Amino acid sequence: MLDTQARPGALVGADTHDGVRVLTLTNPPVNALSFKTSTALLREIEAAEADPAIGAVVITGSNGFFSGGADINDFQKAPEPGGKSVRDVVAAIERSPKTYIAAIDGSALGGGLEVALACDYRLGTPATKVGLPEILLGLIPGAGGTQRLPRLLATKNPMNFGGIQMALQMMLEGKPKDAKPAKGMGIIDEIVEGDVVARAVALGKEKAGTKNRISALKIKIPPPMVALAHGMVPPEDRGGFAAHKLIDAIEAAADLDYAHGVAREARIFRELITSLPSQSAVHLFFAERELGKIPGLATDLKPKTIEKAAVIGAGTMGTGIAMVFANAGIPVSVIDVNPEQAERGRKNVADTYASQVKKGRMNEEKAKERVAAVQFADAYDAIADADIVIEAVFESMAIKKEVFAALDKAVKKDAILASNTSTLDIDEIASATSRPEKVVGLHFFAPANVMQLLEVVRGAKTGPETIVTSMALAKKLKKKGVLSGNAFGFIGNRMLFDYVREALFLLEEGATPMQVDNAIKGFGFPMGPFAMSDLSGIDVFYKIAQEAPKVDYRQSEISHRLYELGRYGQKTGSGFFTYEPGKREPQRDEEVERIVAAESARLGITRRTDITDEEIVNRCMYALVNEGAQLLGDGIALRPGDEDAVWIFGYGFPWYHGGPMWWADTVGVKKIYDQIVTWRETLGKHWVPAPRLEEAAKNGSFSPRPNTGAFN
Ligand code: T1G
Repeated sequence: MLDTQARPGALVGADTHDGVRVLTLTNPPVNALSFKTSTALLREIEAAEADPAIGAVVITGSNGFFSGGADINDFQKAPEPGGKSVRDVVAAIERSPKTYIAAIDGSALGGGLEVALACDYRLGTPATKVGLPEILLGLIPGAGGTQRLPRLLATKNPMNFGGIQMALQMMLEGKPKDAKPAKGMGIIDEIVEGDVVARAVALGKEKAGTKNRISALKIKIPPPMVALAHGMVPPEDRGGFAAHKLIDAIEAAADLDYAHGVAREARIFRELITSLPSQSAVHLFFAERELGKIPGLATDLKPKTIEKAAVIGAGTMGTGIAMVFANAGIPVSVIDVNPEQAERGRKNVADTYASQVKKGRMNEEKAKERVAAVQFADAYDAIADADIVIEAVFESMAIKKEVFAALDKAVKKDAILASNTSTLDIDEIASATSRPEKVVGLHFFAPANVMQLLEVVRGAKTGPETIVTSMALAKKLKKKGVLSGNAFGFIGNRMLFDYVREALFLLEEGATPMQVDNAIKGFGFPMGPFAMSDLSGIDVFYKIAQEAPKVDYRQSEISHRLYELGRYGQKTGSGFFTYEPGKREPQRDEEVERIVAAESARLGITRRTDITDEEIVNRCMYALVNEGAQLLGDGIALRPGDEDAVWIFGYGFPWYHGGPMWWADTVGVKKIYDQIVTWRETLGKHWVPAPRLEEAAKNGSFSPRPNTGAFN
């Protein structure tokens, strides 16, 4: 192995081997190209340029990582005097007469891949991953990636403009490519099994003095392909802002020479980095990475290993959860005393994987493996050695306590007992066992094998090891684990109740279900509160409402009227909307509008005709934000960013608004607070401004606001 160690504390190591300078990025954990690292790298490049004995330069990364790209923290810092960026590094390599080789071990993402694309040759290893994920930050590649990747791929894959397609897809999806496909596409020239740096040095000696600039390549992009691409991404005001701009930048790779192309790219990049969607995406990037950081828990507390799992209940949620474990490679047993239900569960698992194969998302062999990983049984002794058991039975406290008491006797003492309850009291469930420290809520969202969110609910006696193990398990299951305190409805549903409360009051006052849902969809949600109620089941909401803590203000009874009429939603063909058999598209139902009008009359409410979409959105979203503030004040949610993650990964809140709490900051917390104080007078005592909202109104925001001045 060629020695490329950097001096302690140095961000870039520099060694020379036979006239080849090896520059090693050393900025753990992901060798991000911060201003400091870019400045240090540029200094080393300039030194190599000035050294006549150096014929070639190898750039590589330490710790099995090439680079995670520009340092996203820099997006939030004020400019440094004379600070250099990855764009300056790329420009220096571009104008250099010397040969540059990227030795890519591990990931080269964003600015990291752009540095590699500026090089003349790129060598990888079996662990190489290359990608331009800037779109996931509401950005475009800003250091030449939009100009070089299309040129390279179009030249390497000319058939039917296949290369252009690849470039569009790679940058519009933001997903990385593994070594083999990257080699196949021509992004990397070689996969080195041994020491990639040594191979790069040898290639450097061989190629010294030669250039292989991608920027010099000329390509064509047929206009219909550009139009098609624009047609395939969401509208600019629905999360597609960066995507359309990206297509414009890629188009420049064909229309303009490299210098003018990167100028257009830089202009677009500047526009995007100060845009709200990008600031929201950067907020979410860091909010997601904060989720696992639980204040007060010893950082050296190790999670228990989960090698075997069990799920109680073979219903839709139970089998969905079982498939989540199977997908993570953890064998799981599903227990259901009802043989018909167990059979339905078995069929659901087999059908789900069969459709994955049909859709080409999984091969037969993998599907067989997954189905085999989900075993069914009808007695608890089959799961005595499980490391974790998740109860997913009917939402009744009495039944859950019965199940937990039985599990407590049947399953090994150090196993974790978790409940998938979506609202009920974890402490009361735990009181049915002799191991409350091992009892936790693991609230999956339907469909469990699709939705990313997992609320980890900490009870009063839930032990730190149980929390650490549950949060680590969430990551292993590829879920966004969010810690919640034990309050009715936890974080997500608790906030949902206030949102739906306001939506129902709007119906009483004169709005229609379709009007409310369209306004909320106009804001960016995939569906409105009433189509969502029909999907989850009006009967489910009705039963939850029976268990909910009593409040000191009137609640709407419109859902009760529908429940009394057996209108449970999609499952009965009608709820707030009506549904054609086998169809999920909500249809307006005048019968419901009559029921609602009758409720208004019963309550003596004169129905308004001037309710606007803006009022609907503000009342529903301000209710969400206010309850979010309440939960922060009560310590049920740890951070506003956690609540944003809950709503984005569990309830379809539009990412480009950053989540309810971040959105509140962009609207202005003071404005929201003042409005709620007014509504308390005009709309009713159910509007109680949360103390934490009042506090944030004084401080200006829930979260510290970014300054995106630096990276322009
Ligand atoms: N900048 C700053 N910090 C970063 C970072 C980055 N680019 N990437 C990761 N981190 C931190 C992260 O916050 C966490 O910190 C730790 O590293 C481990 O990350 C001009 C402008 C690389 C695949 O979008 O996708 O280049 O929480 O927990 O699961 O075109 O991180 O431990 O304190 O995610 O192994 C483009 C973003 C930037 C890649 C590793 N690059 N990163 O995943 O660990 S924009 C990206 C990731 C750009 C140019 C533009 C992932 C990862 P902490 P982690 P992981």
